[in-house]
Amino acid sequence: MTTYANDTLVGTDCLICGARNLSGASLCGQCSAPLAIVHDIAAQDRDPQIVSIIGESNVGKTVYLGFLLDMLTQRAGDYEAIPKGAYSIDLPQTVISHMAQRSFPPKTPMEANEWYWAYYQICQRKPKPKWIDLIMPDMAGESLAAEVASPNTFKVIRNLLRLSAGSMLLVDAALAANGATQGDFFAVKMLSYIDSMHAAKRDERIECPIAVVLCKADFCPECFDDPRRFVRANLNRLWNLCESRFANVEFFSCSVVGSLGYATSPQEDYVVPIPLHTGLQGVLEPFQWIVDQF
Ligand SMILES: Nc1nc2c(ncn2[C@@H]2O[C@H](COP(=O)(O)OP(=O)(O)O)[C@@H](O)[C@H]2O)c(=O)[nH]1
Ligand SMILES: [Mg+2]
Ligand SMILES: [Zn+2]
Repeated sequence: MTTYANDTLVGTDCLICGARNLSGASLCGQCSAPLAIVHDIAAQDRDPQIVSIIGESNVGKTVYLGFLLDMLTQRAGDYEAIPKGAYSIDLPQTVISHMAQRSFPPKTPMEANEWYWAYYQICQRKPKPKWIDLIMPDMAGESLAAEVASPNTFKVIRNLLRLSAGSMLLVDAALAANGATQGDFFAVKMLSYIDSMHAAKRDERIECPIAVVLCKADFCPECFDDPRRFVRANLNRLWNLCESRFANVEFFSCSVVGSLGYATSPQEDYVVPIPLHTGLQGVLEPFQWIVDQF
């Protein structure tokens, strides 16, 4: 068990990178993780676990995590969730309020000091009550790509992935269904990065649970029927790597919109999708599976 030093006279040790920060600082000077988390942890009797939401830019990480956190606080699926600190509510609030106004939330900035972080105490009531504390940061896809392309350049990402107890790997199902290979390649890069970081022996597979989530499944409803088959057929590189290197992988499909419209304005020459109404499908299932693995 790790202990997190939190001495207001000497300063605060960052949970993610371990750097010592001056007391009173709100973000870690080294990696920009919020130091409020450290103070909030000190008040708890359990060490938190990190669940990382990973995937290319624009796959739907921010929207997914925002809805997931909101569902948990609304006690979906018999969970009880207590957000620790106001910063934990900013992400669901941003996502829900944008969607209520029929727009998607803005793109996550590359700079780690602008990311949303969520720290929740979650109780799974069935089969018997089990409490876990989770930290879930909303990382930017470009930053993940930058770290994967040249490891050790984005320290906060490296540390987060190294410390993660489980990951949700989001992949754009709509693009994959249309035959695009980019999502497949990105997912493979992401997992091979995790593989090399664990540095397990070649004949041992990595135990860390990975939920592969097919996002935007509203565009290709067939992936709800059989996400495994969809991945095998449309994301075959990813499928193969999962089989050879990861012992604990499961596949899911998810969508957050019931129907979409498209709009443009006379001054602009691009079209934006307008979520006409929210329709959540498959948001809780990958989370449930990850939590069951702990
Ligand atoms: N059709 C559809 N589009 C979605 C869904 N989730 C996200 N999107 C689209 O994907 C875009 C990027 O989502 P975002 O969560 O910001 O992606 P991120 O870059 O991975 O954080 C949104 O602006 C929407 O246009 C979904 O469930 N269905
Ligand atoms: Mg985002
Ligand atoms: Zn730090």
